[in-house]
Amino acid sequence: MELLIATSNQGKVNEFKKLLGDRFDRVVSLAEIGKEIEVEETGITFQQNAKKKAIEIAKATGMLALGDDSGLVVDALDGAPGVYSSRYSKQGTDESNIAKLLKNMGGVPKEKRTARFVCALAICNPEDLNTVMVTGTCEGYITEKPIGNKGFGYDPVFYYPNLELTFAQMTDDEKNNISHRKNAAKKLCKILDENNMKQTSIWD
Ligand code: ITT
Repeated sequence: MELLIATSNQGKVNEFKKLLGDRFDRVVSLAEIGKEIEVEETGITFQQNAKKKAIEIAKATGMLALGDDSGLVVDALDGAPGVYSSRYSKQGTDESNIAKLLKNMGGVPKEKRTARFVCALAICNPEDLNTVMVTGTCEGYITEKPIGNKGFGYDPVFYYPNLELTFAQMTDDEKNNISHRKNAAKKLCKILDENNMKQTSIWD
């Protein structure tokens, strides 16, 4: 069975190929099938956006499609930046998003700097447009300043206590082993393995 990944972000395509490659005969990206389809993220939850992406891309291509949405949820900021993670600051660059986050976290003590990365995944069956949904998270803390230069997005300010490193200090393998995307992909594979994907009853 072939799976189409509904994102134009090549970094995420590579990650998903690693995470789901064993489960499918072939994992392809929109770019690899020569399609450029933009799906607007209009949902107010990660799950709504992931489902919308999967359904629209499955409809447009007739292929089994994986939609995803992810972001950073900070407790002291009532869940912000959340689904607006990539457009948190006016400029929307990684640097300006981080600067805004650290400014808004000014004066918040360490024990109250708890946060998590969230990743929602949806797989849509093109035959009936039913979807399977999962959510994965990764818990950590927001640092006082950026540390490390690997990764992308909010990685330099996300501290993962178990490894005593920020995401931006980790190797790709270290991050991919514990990330929100990994945890979501693991759940998805478990559901797909427990239920034969050809049985339509698993699609809700
Ligand atoms: P597509 O919508 O095309 O898939 P995107 O980069 O906008 O690509 P998301 O909407 O899933 O992807 O990501 C939202 C933002 O959340 C992203 O721009 C980062 O700022 C942040 N983010 C998500 N996962 C992250 C990670 O592993 N490390 C750091 N930041 C992350």
